[in-house]
Amino acid sequence: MDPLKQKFIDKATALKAEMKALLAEHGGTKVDEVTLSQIFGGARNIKMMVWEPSELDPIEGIRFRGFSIPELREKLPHGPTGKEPKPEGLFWLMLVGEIPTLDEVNWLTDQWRHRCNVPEHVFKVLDSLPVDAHPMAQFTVAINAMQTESIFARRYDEGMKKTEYWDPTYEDTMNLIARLPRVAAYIYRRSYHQGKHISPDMTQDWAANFAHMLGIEKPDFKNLMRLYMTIHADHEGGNASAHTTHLVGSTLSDPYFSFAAGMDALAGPLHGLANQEVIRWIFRMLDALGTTTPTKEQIAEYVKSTLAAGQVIPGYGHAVLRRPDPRFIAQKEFAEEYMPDSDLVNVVWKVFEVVPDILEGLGKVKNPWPNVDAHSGALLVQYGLKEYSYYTVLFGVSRALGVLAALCWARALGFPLERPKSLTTDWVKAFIAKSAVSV
Ligand code: CMX
Repeated sequence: MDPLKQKFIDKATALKAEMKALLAEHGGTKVDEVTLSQIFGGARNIKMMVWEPSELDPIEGIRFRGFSIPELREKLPHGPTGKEPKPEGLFWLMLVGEIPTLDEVNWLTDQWRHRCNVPEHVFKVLDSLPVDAHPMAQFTVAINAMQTESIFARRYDEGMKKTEYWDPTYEDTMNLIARLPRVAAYIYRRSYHQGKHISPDMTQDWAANFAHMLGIEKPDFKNLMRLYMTIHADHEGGNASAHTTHLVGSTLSDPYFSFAAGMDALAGPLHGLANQEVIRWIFRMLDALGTTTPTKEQIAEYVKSTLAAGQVIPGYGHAVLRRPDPRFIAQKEFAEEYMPDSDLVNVVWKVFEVVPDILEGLGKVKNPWPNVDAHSGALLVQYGLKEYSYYTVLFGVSRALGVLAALCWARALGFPLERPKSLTTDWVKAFIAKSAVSV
């Protein structure tokens, strides 16, 4: 058995025993109360699932197995140039809860290189789609087309014991993560570079090889991709892409189906698609203002006109966070180091100075601060990746690391089919009437 798999199942076996004992003793303990506002309001903050890889604090932001983004930038093994962590290290951490050594990360890079072969029919399926099909549509189609490779599905057909589910889930996870950059790069090159594809470079790490297949060789861009792939990977279990993967996975859909479903959720403009919306909104603003260096006053007017048109300001607000997103801050720091004089980046920073006060002034926005999507586009444009319809695919490749690590845990801990209770409004009205009588 490979060393990561062995480590994972050792830890999962121990935690499963602990979980069993914990539930035997404390299974009836209440951890939450639910209000009607939460039920009608998108289930905000209702504690209802277990998610091992990461945890989100409204003020501090995301922690992966207890480590913040600044800590990870310092502690995880770096790429050959620059100081950004390799996402391989984050996956190791999320899966087994330990910061890996450089050797362990190199082993994982090597594993993913050897597993990266994408079957030919996946490219044929992609080639049958219009080149202007949205890249997220192409991405989810390609993931579903790769399902022919699912070891979990094959083993289930053959008749697999419940206690073995984790094993092919791990194998599918490793294969799927290894293959995603190839598929994603293929979509980019067919959509925007006349189908001139670039073969993988087996000497590079996972994120750098992705940059290479996109056709952008600048070492700084490879660093950006390492950072990007690390910070977008996970945001605990309740966000739409993670929760969808978890929910679909709970039906024992294989990892390909589960992840494809998660990517359909990521493609919504209130979630991952916001990264394309942000830069589109900025470009439209610059067009409307007729300048690449707008003043804060001009930006404020444009923000107000967007709100007056009944639209949201993309890249701002969050369902959980109540402070500037540390993922935004990490990207801002990257920009301060590598491109402080970029006009576009300076627009992003001015928007950051202007928007929170305006949103706060509306009196209803719970979090007026920027989220992860507010900065990413300006960084990508700087390196020539200007086709913003593609941006959510980058988010999706990264998100695989967290949601698939969590799926391995769900299978190893034997989590059941997820099936919360829904209510009708009539039920709610009757419940309120009954409560009023009994008071
Ligand atoms: N611009 C304008 N209005 C906003 C707003 C924004 N950026 N963020 C929230 N609001 C509004 C809501 O639309 C809601 O208005 P109504 O009461 O009229 O319906 C009100 O403020 C209260 O919303 P909230 O409780 O603060 O926020 P939610 O938890 O309901 O929604 C989110 C969170 C992210 C969907 C919302 O902030 C938003 O639409 N942001 C813009 C889209 C975006 O950037 N999404 C990406 C999030 C990160 C990610 O998943 O990638």
